Amino acid sequence: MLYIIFMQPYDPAKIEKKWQAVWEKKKVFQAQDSGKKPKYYILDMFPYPSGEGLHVGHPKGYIATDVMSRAKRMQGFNVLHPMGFDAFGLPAENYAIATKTNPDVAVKKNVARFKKQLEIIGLDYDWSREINTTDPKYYKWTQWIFLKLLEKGLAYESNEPVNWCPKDKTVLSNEDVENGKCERCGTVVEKKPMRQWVLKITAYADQMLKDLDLLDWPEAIKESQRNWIGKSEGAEVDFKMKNRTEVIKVFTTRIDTLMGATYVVLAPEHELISKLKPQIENWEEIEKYRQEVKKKTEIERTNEEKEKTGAKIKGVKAVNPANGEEIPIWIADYVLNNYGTGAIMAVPSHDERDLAFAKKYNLPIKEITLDWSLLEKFGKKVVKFKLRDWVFSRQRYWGEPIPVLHDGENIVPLSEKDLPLELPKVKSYEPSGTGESPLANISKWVNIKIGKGKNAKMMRRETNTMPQWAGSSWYYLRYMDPKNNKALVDSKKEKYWNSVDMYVGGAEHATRHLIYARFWHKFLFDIGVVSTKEPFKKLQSVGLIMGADGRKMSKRFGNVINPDNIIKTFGADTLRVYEMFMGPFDQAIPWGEDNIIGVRRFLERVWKLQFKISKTAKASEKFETLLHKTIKKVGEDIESMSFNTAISSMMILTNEMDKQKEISKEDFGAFLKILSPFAPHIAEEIWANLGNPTSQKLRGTGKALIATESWPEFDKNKIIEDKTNIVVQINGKVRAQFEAEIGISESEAKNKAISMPEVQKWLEGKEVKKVIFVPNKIINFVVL
Ligand code: ANZ
Repeated sequence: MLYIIFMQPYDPAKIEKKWQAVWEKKKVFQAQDSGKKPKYYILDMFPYPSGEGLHVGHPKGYIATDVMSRAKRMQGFNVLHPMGFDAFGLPAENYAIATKTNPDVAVKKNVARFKKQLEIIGLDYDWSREINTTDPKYYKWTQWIFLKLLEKGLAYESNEPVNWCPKDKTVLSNEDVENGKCERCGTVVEKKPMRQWVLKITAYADQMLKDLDLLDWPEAIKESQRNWIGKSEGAEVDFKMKNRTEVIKVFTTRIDTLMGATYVVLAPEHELISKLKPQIENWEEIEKYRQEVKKKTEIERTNEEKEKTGAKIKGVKAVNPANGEEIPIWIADYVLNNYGTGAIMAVPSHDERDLAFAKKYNLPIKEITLDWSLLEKFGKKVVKFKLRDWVFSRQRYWGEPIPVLHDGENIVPLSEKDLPLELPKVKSYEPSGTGESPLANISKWVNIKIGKGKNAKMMRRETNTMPQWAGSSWYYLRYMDPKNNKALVDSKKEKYWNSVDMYVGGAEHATRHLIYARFWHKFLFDIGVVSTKEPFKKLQSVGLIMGADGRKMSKRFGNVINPDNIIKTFGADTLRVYEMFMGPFDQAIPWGEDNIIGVRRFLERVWKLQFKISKTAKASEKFETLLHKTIKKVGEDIESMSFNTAISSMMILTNEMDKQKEISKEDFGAFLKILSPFAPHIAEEIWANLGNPTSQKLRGTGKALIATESWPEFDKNKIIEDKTNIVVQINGKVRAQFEAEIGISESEAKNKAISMPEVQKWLEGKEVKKVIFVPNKIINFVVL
């Protein structure tokens, strides 16, 4: 009877929607904020909802965390696996401008589309905790963090030259610039002095560096953070000037070379230069050079291969403190103003750059004996960092308003009760390019009367907005307590959930999002909002899915594959298993349609196996061993994110089940459980078909969901190694060994041993008197 019902073909379109609805209705994936179970917080880097929707590359990481969170849930953990949208910033705003829609409207539409796309993949997100960085209820707390930073002196205004992208018409942080170009649009950035809000990330440089040791992160990502922070231990040395009171402070990591310093170089922007103007004999030449340098990017200036340029400052001289020699002062663009002290002592005999410069301008090259004791005598030990403070304001519309007022020269922070300071609706949100955000044009919003009666005063709102990276610097905390309007996160919930146990996302975030989030977390730790030093205990990077042509998947190359179409043709389970099966998870691998068909066939075979279930099934010992080994391997492989090998071991097991005449319900059930994190819909359907857990009545009611079942345990006794090492002895001395099947016979062992050259050597010309065989262990030849 039953069998007639079951003989339906595999139809993912039908079963996938059904189970997604059941999971949602039963709130299977909602996390509890307390309880006896151990917690497991697994997080994806949340997407910005672009207008193009998801392509098949995006969900690769989400499927991986889904597999892990489903397995962890079955293994008895209280799992938090949330999702949200990072919707402020340039990508969302540029899309809105291009399509002439208000960013707010565009974001809402794009979020709805993204969500739909994620839902049909069957991901186990706890949507009751969904967040959106553009929701005023959310960004109230982004603004609150800013106010706290301001209060603690870690947010300040600066007029230093900043990176300006002429195309996006906004300043950028150093982290937003790649090889001198805007990371977003590829335009060469310009350096401009502009008033900006800056966050003092450098205050945490040392701590961020040290605490990398606490983290279970890919070494490559840790290393790029180390390099980005760039700690350098060296010394500052004062070079006096002839006939002047000022000193030139240089930073060097090689004070032992001080005797060989034959000139001093100032960065062209060095503040001392204008002070020296009256004494400089060639001011015009110096000024001309300074103007030329302004046009160059930092990358051009520091390019080792490029010919060095510079100009001698005539009329002034410095004195080498170690030997009293008068040496010339130059300016050159290879010395940067914003590193060290903006001035160097040049040692052409020991530094390549100085040597190239000295050769070009005929400067003396002095051979010397190195002497570290000059440390002690002329230098002051200092530590410098390459990390610069975070330029935090943008001249764009679509970001969190910075919650401060300007009262003339003074800054007046908004009070907490005035948060959120909502982004006003505007007609024209295109960037003005003047260095002011479009908010500056809304005079009604900008000019605000503070106080009453006689004390009333007009103040101006800050019109710059926060960068795209603001909302993502703390979002993982909000998932712990998404609806709290009294605190950023309730401290009990925070203590329960922190830190994130597993964080999965793109390695390209190494020196941006991952550095900013660590900075904010450490700050929140210092002010008592969080109880841990680090936000993300373990990190795993996702390898890209490339186009079938091997290029990056992009609209530009016409090689984008839409997951919706794949799901329509093959089903979500096929997409999921395929993406996990493509190859090692952290490697970039091209999309391959043929392999998807192979995965679909695998699932079809799984589907058909349910018709072999029988009460009378009696599994062979060999099959039992394979089953239990597979259970063990899949569990371990999920833990180590070796999804592809987990799947191939399940394929091997499936082949073996194909060969069996009948399979027991228990054995097949165990297989379905380990398959279920990868292919949850088909597993859930067959599981229900089997009448689990006890009765047919429970079918389809959701009570017997495999998603809430416990992970099968493997039987240790059934997976005892079937291989052993046989030691070969000649007259009791170990001469060789080989691997063999357990139970190898004496004659087989003997034949194997005498075929080995290292054994033959000892037997040659000898007479074998006796062979002693200890089963599975030793074969000993007694020779004369
Ligand atoms: C003399 C010297 C001799 C140096 C030698 C190096 C080798 P890191 O490790 O990157 O910190 N330097 C200092 N400030 C600079 C600036 N603003 N722009 C360009 N170069 C600068 O490198 C520190 C070294 O880089 C310093 O040590 C200085 O050159 C140079 F055989 O001083 B050294």
